Amino acid sequence: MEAEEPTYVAFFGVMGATSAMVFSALDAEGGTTKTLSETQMPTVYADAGYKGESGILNEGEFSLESEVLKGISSVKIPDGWKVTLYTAPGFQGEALTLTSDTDYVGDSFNDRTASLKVQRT
Ligand SMILES: [Ca+2]
Repeated sequence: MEAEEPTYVAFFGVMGATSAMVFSALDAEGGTTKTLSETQMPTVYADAGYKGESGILNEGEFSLESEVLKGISSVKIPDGWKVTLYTAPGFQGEALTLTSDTDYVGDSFNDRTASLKVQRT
């Protein structure tokens, strides 16, 4: 694990690895190939307006207690997905549930995300 490295590269690298693992599990469990393109999955961005470093999120819970995770400023969410941001680790603190593209998460959540959940609706 390289999660302790306090950089954007490490943070989004961890999420990429998680996505790959989940994809493999889905294929093995379902017995069929389920391939989702990147545009069909939620994506978080470091800057408002879907700019800056980005990371694609698969279904799951992300509780990385890193300063870097707090940098999220915008989120793209395809139909059928829901992303909930929390201001404290472990899905604590204030919560913000997003179900559609959000070019700015708002002053109260900008750069404050400490954990998040990704769910299918
Ligand atoms: Ca930011």
